[in-house]
Amino acid sequence: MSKLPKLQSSAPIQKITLHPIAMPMVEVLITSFGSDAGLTDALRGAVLVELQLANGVIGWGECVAAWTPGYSYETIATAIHILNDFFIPAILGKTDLDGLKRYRGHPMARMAIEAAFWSAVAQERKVPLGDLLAAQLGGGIQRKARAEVGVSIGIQPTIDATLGIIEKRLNEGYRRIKLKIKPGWDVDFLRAVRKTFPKITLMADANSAYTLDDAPLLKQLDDLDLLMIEQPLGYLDIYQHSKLQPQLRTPICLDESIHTADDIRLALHIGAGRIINLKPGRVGGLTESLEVVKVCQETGTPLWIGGMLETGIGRAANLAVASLPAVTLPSDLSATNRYYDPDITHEIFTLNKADSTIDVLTAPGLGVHIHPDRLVEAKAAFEKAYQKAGV
Ligand code: OSB
Ligand code: MG
Repeated sequence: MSKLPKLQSSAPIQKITLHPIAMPMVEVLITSFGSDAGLTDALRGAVLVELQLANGVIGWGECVAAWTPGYSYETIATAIHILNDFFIPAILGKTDLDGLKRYRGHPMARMAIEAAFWSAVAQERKVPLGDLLAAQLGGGIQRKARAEVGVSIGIQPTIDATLGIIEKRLNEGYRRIKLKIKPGWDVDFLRAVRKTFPKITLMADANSAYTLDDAPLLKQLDDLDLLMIEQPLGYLDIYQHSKLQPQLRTPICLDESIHTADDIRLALHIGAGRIINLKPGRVGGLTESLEVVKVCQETGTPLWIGGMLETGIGRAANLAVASLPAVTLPSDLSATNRYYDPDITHEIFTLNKADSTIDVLTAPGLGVHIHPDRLVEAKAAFEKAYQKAGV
């Protein structure tokens, strides 16, 4: 497939404003690496990026880094530093993002800028972001009208509590259930779930909690007909996963380890996994996301979009990516009421119960709009939480 065209705005980037926010979550998601909840009273921190072009068009993006370097090395504080001191000065006055190329790393900060720029360009062109992504991919690819979605369930105090939540999510209409696992909360737990729900589409996410020595334990999951096991081994590892996958029938899905499209080429080449989780914030933006989409399309690798507990701003961008036809498995893009109530955007995402999908946005640009009063509140909450967290 051909090279992706460069995205350019018709007017230069005039102004970029950062809005650090903290949002109360409906429920905390506990993973094998914990959660930030103790630190911040179940407040999800994020940095929203407001990018204005000289023609007045505005785009928004969200940086999904968390308070602590748990899932990735980036934090809200490093993102604010990198954005203010390097990324923003590198692109002000420009009509493209080439200025970012001289800097390395900080993918979540990078994605926040890319999302804001791409949504501004989509707005200028009067097309929804999903259409712009499809157009950049080329080859006459059309976006889907709905994205298939599932729900992610954190580690609970008891198996019974988990069974209750699964039941509730199934009743809400989610048809793919993802369960977080960790050592001691794995085989017996998943067996109990499978026994209670013999037919549901089930998967497990270990967030890097195991080593290759755990292969015999992980093999026991093969009897449970899981759709996949997500990131069982090291958060930077591809090699060890290539030693594990041949021992399992269950497909391995790589999340944390994948930072570029070339990481996927390597992983597929050495047999480290069979499914890819794409988080635009983890791979450093929408351009790299399209490269990931291209590799998966070319190699027929099943792909889905991961979530980072985004507000409506980040969720809208993820949904646009999830609307590309190469995204063939249900994404971690649940309805708004599973994360925030209320969200920071006017628009809310609802689940289509009949087919476990969410409608892709069709308004020009990002397709969602900030609620100004809630932005003020969320910025005030950030200032309070930030002092308390001492980060
Ligand atoms: O591993 O997918 C993950 C949230 C924070 C950090 C890592 C992960 C997650 C999720 C969230 O699973 C899923 C969602 O946003 O619905
Ligand atoms: Mg994951």
